[in-house]
Amino acid sequence: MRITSVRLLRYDLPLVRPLTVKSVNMAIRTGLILRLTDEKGNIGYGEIAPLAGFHRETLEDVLKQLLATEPFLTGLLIPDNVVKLDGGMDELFHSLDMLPTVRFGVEMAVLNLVASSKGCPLHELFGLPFNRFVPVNGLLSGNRDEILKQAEYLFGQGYVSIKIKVGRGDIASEIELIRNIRRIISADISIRLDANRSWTLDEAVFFGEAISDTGIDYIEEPVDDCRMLEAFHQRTKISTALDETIVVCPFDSIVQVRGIKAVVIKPCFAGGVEKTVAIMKHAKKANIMPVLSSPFNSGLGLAFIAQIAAVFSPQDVAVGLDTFRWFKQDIFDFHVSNGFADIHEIGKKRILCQFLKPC
Ligand code: OSB
Ligand code: MG
Repeated sequence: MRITSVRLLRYDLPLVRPLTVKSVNMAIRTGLILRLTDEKGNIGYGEIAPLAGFHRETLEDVLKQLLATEPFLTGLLIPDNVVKLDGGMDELFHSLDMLPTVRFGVEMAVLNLVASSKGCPLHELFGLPFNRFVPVNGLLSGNRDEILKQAEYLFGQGYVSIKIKVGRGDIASEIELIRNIRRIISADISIRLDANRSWTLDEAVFFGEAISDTGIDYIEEPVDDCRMLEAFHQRTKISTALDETIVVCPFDSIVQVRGIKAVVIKPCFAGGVEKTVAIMKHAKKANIMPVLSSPFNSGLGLAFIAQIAAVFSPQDVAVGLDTFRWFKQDIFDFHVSNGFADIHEIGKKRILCQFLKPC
């Protein structure tokens, strides 16, 4: 199969409520869509959507790189082995030295194009078993009352796991909030917290000790210095998870740190699908739970990651794809029913082109 044409599109999707990432505020989520066509007219879409405040690259950076990559992609023969995700993608693309979001979008478009040329949904492309229902980690946000209301709602819906951002305000109020949430939802629902590296070791320990009896699954990035993760675990016995530090810490050193229960992997941050699958395999071998997630991708990106999760993620691990709730409008109708993404449903849906503009 050969790529015969390459097009770049853009979306500007209004959000239900403003999103703040590291003090960057946005009311609209903007991203690029790469549309690849093969000689038979099959189409594969990929998403390139750096998030301001989170990714190092900007929209201008990725647009520039994509325009420079177009001539390389046009006419490119896609070897069959790319679907193995064990080095074929790297062989094809390593010379281009793409930014993480670009590499993810290109790999996503290529995989979707190969699936479309074989006439199968993406999750059947790998010739591996898949889970039809992928558990999703419900994401709570807003003020105290909104969070408590959402906790009750998501619990009622059947979510098996929920996540709350902490380290954003007054520690005492956050402690009270977490203790209240545990009172609302039953003990078998996993509660995950994410401090996004906002605490010193002492602050993290103070928080951790105060909530240690609430049965927290893990805290993502509790401390501002990842060398303190082990000390945090030793003093609180609470498990930790790595997210933004996985790209700076080599995996071999992560494995040595006691208390790390999970690694959160955002494919557009880790540097592509193949890289993501490699990290997941590494993690499983080291008995660390791989948790797929996305930094506010559109429904198209979320659906794609859900399909990847259906094949490569452990069946009982909830993935961080609940962000679709922020979108007032979306280019793909991704949603969660009873706490799960239904892969069969995703396979039947198509992209909604009315929200895409030429770029
Ligand atoms: O730190 O996990 C994060 C979204 C954008 C930027 C950073 C993060 C996130 C999320 C995504 O939390 C949702 C999730 O992982 O459940
Ligand atoms: Mg995180």
